[in-house]
Parts: sequence; C-alpha cells; structure tokens
Amino acid sequence: MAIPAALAAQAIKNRPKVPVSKDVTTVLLASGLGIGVFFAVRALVKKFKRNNREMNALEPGNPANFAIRLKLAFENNKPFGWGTNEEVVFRTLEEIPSDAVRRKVERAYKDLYGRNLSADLMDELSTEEFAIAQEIINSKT
Ligand SMILES: [Ca+2]
Repeated sequence: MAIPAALAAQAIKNRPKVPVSKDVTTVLLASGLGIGVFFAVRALVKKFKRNNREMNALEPGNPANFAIRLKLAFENNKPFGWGTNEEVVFRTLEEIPSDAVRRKVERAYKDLYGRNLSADLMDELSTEEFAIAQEIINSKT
C-alpha cells in the first residue's frame, strides 16, 4: 500500500531534527577561518621575506647576493639545456667570508627559492664537485 504523498510530506516535516549547537557551528567556522588566515599570513610573510632578500641582493657581501649568484650558477644552462657553472659555484662559495655568513646564505636561499641550498648543491654538482664544495664550506670558521 502506497503512502499518500501528503502523509509522506508530513513525516518529512516532523522528522526529528539533529540538534547542532550554535557553539559547535561557531567553533567550526572559526577554525576554518583560522586556517585560512594562517595560510594567508604565511604567504604574506614568505612574500615579504623574499622581497626583502631581493632588495638586499645587489649589495655585495649580503647573504642574498651569494644565494642569488649560486642559484644563477645552478641555472647556467649549457647549449643542451642543462648544466651548472661549477666554476662560479666554487668561486662564490670561496667568497663567503665565514661560517656564520654561510649559514645566513642558506637562510637567504630558503627565503628566496623555498629550497635547501645543501640539497641543491648535491643535485647540481657531481660527486667529486660536491666533495670540493664541501671542502670549501668546511674550511670556513
Ligand atoms: Ca643546473
């Protein structure tokens, strides 16, 4: 026997409502907003840091200057569209005056490119070249 449509509509209308407290809704909304704000602020901070690094990069001896030169050397593509200018990498590493500045260069590199300088050195250089780079880096005090 079919349920008359009017009865079915009545049943739907009178179904028990699952109570969702206002507090829960507020918390869910707030945490959603919080996450959104977190990511927005994080993006802004990243952009600010990158711009700041770029502004300082023309100044010789600034960590960002070394970081950008290393990145350019990594991207110094040879005719076949790959390659790294390892001479420039070594020369730039030599010019970094101390281990303290070297650590600042790593941070500048991270701010500028969102990448790890040591990992990129390893990727861009052959095993022998990386060993030379390590030696230059380790000689700094
Ligand atoms: Ca390369």
